[in-house]
Amino acid sequence: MKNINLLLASALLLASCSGTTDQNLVLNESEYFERQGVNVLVFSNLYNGGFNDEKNSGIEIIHHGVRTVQGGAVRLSSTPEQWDLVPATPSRTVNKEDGSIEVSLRYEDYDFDSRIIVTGKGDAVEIAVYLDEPLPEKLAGHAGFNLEFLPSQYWAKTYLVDGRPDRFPRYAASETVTKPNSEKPRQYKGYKTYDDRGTDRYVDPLPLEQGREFILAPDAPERMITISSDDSDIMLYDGRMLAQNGWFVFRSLIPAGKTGKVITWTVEPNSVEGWVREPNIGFSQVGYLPGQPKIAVIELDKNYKPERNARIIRVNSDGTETVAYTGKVVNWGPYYKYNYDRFDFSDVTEPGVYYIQYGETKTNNFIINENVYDKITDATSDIWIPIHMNHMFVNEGYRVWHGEPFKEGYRQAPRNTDHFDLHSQGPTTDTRFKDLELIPGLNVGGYFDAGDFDIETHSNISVVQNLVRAWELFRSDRDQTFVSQEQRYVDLHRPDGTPDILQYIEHGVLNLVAQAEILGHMSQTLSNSVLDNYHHLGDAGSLTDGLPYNPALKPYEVAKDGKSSGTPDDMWAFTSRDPNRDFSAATMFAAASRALRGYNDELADRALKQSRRLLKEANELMAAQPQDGRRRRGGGGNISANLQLYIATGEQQYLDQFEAMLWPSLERNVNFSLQTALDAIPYLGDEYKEKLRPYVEKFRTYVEELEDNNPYGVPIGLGNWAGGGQILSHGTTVCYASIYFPDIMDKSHAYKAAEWHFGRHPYHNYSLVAAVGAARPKEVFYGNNRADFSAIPGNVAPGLLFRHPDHFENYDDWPFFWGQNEGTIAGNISYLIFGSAFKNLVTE
Ligand SMILES: [Ca+2]
Ligand SMILES: [Ca+2]
Ligand SMILES: [Ca+2]
Repeated sequence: MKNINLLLASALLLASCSGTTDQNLVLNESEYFERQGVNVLVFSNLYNGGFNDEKNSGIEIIHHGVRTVQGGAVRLSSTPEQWDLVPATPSRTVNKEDGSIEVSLRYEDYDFDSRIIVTGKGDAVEIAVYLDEPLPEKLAGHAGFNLEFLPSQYWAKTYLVDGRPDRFPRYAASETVTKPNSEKPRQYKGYKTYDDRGTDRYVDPLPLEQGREFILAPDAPERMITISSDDSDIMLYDGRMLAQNGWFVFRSLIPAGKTGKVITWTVEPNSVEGWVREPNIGFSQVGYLPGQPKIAVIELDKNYKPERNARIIRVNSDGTETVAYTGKVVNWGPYYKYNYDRFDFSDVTEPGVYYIQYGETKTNNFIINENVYDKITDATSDIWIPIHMNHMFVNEGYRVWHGEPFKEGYRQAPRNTDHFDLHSQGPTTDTRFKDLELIPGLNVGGYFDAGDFDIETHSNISVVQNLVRAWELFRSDRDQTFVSQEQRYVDLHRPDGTPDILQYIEHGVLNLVAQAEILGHMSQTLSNSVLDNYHHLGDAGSLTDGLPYNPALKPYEVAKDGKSSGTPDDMWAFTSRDPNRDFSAATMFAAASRALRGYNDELADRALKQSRRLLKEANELMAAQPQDGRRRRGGGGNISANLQLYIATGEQQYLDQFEAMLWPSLERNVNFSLQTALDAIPYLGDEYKEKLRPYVEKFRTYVEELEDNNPYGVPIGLGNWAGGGQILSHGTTVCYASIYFPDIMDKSHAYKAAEWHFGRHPYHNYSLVAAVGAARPKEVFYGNNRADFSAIPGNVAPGLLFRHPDHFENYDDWPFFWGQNEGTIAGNISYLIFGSAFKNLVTE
């Protein structure tokens, strides 16, 4: 991409001549409407159905750099929730000639089709809804055109409705009514997001206001937008009345019995004259070692004229400031919609406090010192991990994070069940339990998955495997956490004489071994049975009532002996057997038994016993499967499994299988299995290590080529879940390669993954890791305390989410986007591994 710098320079010249004076919203090459400070996207991002309404689709507005509006579509309720039906998009047509985009929408459940045509009209867009057939009768009073506005960017700002002033509420406190459930449009797969407490009625919010013209945020020009209609009343709703992640919704109902153009809106987003986005100076919020490379990456609006130089300012001990360094800025070139500069200040090596100045933009301060990386994993290991221990009471100082969850245990998920968190129970239970039968003994150990409270077995397996890896390679005997399985009690910041990592391994194994022993094999997940407690926010101990469900009782009734209830809130075990999962569990149990030996011998024995049994049975099951390629599904996982089994047993057959699979896999794609290959070095000796050398060289070429792929030099993912995890595993492989082959992989490459996470990335420059000594960590995450706009320290966000066609974002005032803000147990343990390897490499 670098070779197009010249092109960009001339494009910039053109832009400054022909200028930003063109105030019309024009349909651009990337197929969205654009003027400086305003992008109107029309279904550049579709509803994909994965998790239904992800607040990422439909008509969207990126307003002065922030995506503040989305969800422009025909919807079936006034304040759509995540599991309300979303429309399919059978077609999207861009008409260059008349500057319009037409999208057809379909609700299969109601055989309901509509079309939306968005047309650029001067500095506004016209949004028109067309029907070729009248609205289905059942949807009258429900279907409408909606457009959703981000609460955190609008609350406390003013609006005018037909000239009457009012203010967007900071918190949801308006009015609702209830209506019979029979009147509510169907939710996804018939699930219900709400617990109606036996009333058979649902809650319907009332509008805050209604009129023909809304002027939003006249007090904040960057957020000011006017919405008007000549043919329809426009209503304003507060989606937070039903769900904390709801948005402010403007909507007009589709009239019954009509066809043709049924709703017409004019939407005019204000463009601040001469607005140019402020440079985003990406650097490490954690700071720098004196001797490490220091390169800031500066993200620039395409209308920002790049600076020639940048400066490093030193904050002196007496509070004065001096220029420590002035250096040239090098233009990297364009990457998606922005232009990038790089500023190398590696020459600044003296320990101290500094900041960067680029043009008028100053960063917050950072530290250069030998100790900057010492604590990067402490919040994750001391705070985030223990808070995610399931089936325990977790205390910190004066604060209780959660009570003991799921005291009533888990029930067998009924056969043929689909699940809202993308799980399913197949046509058999594959256990000795009947549908909905209580399975005693599973409510022990294990980790909450993420911002939700289920045990994802596969993730928990990888957690234990990685914790064993960290224990064996880095021998951290850090002890800051009190863990008592007997008391089912965890106390943060209270050492108890046992290394925390051993207690964390033990906690994971306790649940996984219970699964193997009680179910006979590994479950898919232990998860919620009803949607209305799946989206639980708050104390995990109150997610269920702690009493086993008793169908003989009336709903919500508690038995006279206090030992059961009529509330069907118990969690379920999804138990369809997958020999691949059993295989991973077998290798993990082998590794865990090694780590636990001498600390908890009884559990080490149980783990080893299950390892041997599951391995034998998984092999038999896989051999019995038809040879249609399914046996190979384990793929890279099996290479690693064979290595783990060789380490655990010393048996030659596993080593032979490992090598037989490893070398062809490295030939096919060095990135895919190099980490596993490097993991084997301590066990396989020098000859093996030498044989790996050419592959590490090949990997280095890939690492170097990343410098040309994007200005950050890391593998950036463009999927629907931001790619931080991929960058962490890439960084871990770079660290290992550099530890074992320092002559091939220079350790300077290892800093890039760390810097990405600590602030050198697009959109903003906050650390994606919560509270690790960073000067400016992200403040909000999609954790289980997200309703409080808070974070659990040590969490690692997936990071920069790509929105088609050219926008990266990470909200730090709105936690409710899982794809950018949700740390997971498996992901955060990967961070622990990365951080340990990285510290080991760079601070020796
Ligand atoms: Ca989950
Ligand atoms: Ca401890
Ligand atoms: Ca219960």
